[in-house]
Amino acid sequence: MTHSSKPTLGVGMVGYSFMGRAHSQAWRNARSFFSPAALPAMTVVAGRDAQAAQETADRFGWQGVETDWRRLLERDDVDVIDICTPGDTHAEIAIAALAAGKHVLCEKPLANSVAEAEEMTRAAEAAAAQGIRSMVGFTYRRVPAIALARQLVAEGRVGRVLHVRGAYLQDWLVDPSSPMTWRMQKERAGSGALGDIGAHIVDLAQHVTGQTLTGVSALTETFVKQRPLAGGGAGSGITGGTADHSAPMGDVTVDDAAVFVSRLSGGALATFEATRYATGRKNAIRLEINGTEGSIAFDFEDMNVLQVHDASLDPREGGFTRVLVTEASHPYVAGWWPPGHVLGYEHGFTHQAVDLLDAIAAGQDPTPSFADGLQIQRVIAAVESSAEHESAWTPVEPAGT
Ligand code: SOE
Repeated sequence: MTHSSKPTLGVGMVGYSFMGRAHSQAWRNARSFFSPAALPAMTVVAGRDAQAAQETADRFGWQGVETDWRRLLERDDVDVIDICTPGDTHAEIAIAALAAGKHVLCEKPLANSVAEAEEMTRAAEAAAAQGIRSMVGFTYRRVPAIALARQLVAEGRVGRVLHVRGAYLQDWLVDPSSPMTWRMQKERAGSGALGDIGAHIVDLAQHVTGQTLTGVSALTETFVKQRPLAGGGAGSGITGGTADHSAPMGDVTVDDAAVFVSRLSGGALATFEATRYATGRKNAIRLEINGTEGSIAFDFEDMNVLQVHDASLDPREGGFTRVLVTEASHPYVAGWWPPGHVLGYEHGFTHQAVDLLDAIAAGQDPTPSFADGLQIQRVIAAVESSAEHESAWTPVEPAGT
């Protein structure tokens, strides 16, 4: 099919900070490197700061700018709303966009509470009946090595899954004088490390194993309980600002770190650790799965590699094989470079955009769905509740609204 015979979908992106930039390059690259069944048009970027929005438009090639996201819903040239804003705005924008007949891509975590996520899921299910699609942005699923891991587990290559070990380790908050940002405020971010990065490893564990968490026992901690209220700025909320030490201090109202154990629906035992205080670890995402027939291990700091162990091999050839996931036969890789020409953080966002465009064109519901986002929101809530009750075992409410 030539490009010209394909439908074009106008994208209206809300937010232009870290995620806005990641999504901008994805929309730009989706049609250049892949052949999605519908082509994205970078129609308009919306943000309250007109100058910042215009700068994003100029840099990435958005055709226009709006300073109120509601305007996007009135425009006939916008078919997809891409939500790249902090969690406290997700529900309002997504529900309004779906009601206006726009497809929605919403950054993770889906919402700031289970109640909001339930409302969003109901709106998504009603819209799906009218052919309107929605997806939540758990982007790391679309790292080729992770997609390969899921294939191998589904093919039975590790046998019955016994253990899952997930960790997401960052260190950007370790300086106690780092200023307050929206990421440390419950009313804006919903939770701290738990929802921001813990949600990713829960999604990866469930996605790769095809099993869900049935319950949790958790500990959370806020290591630095107050921070200077000035200097953090807006934007990505990942502190880089300089604290104004004469500024008043404000309470940090989210967790800095969360650890929890769980049992998966297939019987496996799982452990998870999410922290912004693992000094020296910048964006280390680790997932290891041990099964009766073998194991797989992934480390985002070496993201083009999947470590695979086949327990049936002669022990003389045992250990883990380092599979370089850059072959055209590996998931998503064929769109990019020849073997060995590795991919990076941003490529997963392009894969996400392509999969969404294909699903919309095919009239199918993309994954992860809002219902999947809701289920992870319930895991987050169970972790918080368990931590509040001396790590009591807390069942995760089953899927469904
Ligand atoms: C900040 O912790 C953050 O940007 C997350 O919000 C993203 O989801 C993750 O991809 C990188 O870290």
